[in-house]
Amino acid sequence: MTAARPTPIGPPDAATVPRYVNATTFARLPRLDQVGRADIVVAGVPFDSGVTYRPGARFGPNHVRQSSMLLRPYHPMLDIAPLTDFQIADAGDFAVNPFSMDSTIESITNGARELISGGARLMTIGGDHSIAFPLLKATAEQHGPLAVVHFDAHLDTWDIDFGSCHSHGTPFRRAAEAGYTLRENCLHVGIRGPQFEKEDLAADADLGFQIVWGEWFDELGIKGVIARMRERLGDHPVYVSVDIDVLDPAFAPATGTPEAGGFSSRELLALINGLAGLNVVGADLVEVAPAYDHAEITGIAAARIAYELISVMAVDLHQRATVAEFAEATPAEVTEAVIAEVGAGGSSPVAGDMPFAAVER
Ligand SMILES: [Mn+2]
Repeated sequence: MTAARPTPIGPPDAATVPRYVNATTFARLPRLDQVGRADIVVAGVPFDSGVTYRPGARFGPNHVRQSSMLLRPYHPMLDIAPLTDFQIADAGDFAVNPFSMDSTIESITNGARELISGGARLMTIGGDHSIAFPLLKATAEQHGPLAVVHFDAHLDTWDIDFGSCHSHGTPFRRAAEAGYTLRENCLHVGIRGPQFEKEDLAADADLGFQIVWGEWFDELGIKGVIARMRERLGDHPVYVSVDIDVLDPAFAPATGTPEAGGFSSRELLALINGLAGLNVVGADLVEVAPAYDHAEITGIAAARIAYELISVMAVDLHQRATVAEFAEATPAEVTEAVIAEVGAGGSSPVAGDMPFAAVER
């Protein structure tokens, strides 16, 4: 499997080519048309016609790219160099129509299908959260129904907003109704604050979601939340959706529907690291609205979150490419083996407990 792979083309050497020159791609990676194929593809969706409060996430993809210039190839906590061990490329942005939700859903679905049809994993940068529905659709077509971990301040399983069944508050209800998700294997992490009504929680549970409330975080701790995620997601193909508003507005002021009392960047990064070893087949990062940003606070957090999601995908790719017994294994078999090694509920984000630990604590 490794013998035939061409040497990946990574970012240019930052000691030779300054980080701030030339047209911007995510992490200064090559464009997809420069390398032809990729193991992991980064794509933007500049669409925010599904928002209900502050607009502006249509400018998210390029803001996150601009804030990603300082990302470096090697990840010490996971002992992997995602940007150079694998071919990762920036495919640019999907076609969108700011006047049409329906045609945009169709073009995102088609664009994602094309990018992942050869087996590449897709890391999407939004855009508002409505884009998760077509992304889940294309990913489920490729991998079958998905386990989903959804980091967000809000449920996003509501039914109708302003008469429309598609908005940034509805993607996970629509995806569950369409059968793109596994009803025993989905959860929200970081939901907090006032809700519309108690009944929304019962409807959410009926759609197959558990909730790890933001208000529970101090009690559960990082290890406790990771254990719950790994137990719920199991050995299924996993889709990770990150709404930047899961962070506290202190760490991510530039978003459409900010809520007090969220995670710090450090906490969220540790939680995402805790997904290493799972079969993460796709991910999105949404709701960065740069007009509200200051000193790139939100952009820098967002770029790093995308990097962590890519790193977790790379851990799974690494396992598959380098461990002979996994070369012919199905994704579920690989994940099962990794879980058997590190424990479905026993992983911690500290390096000593990670499957690819490089750094002793
Ligand atoms: Mn959301």
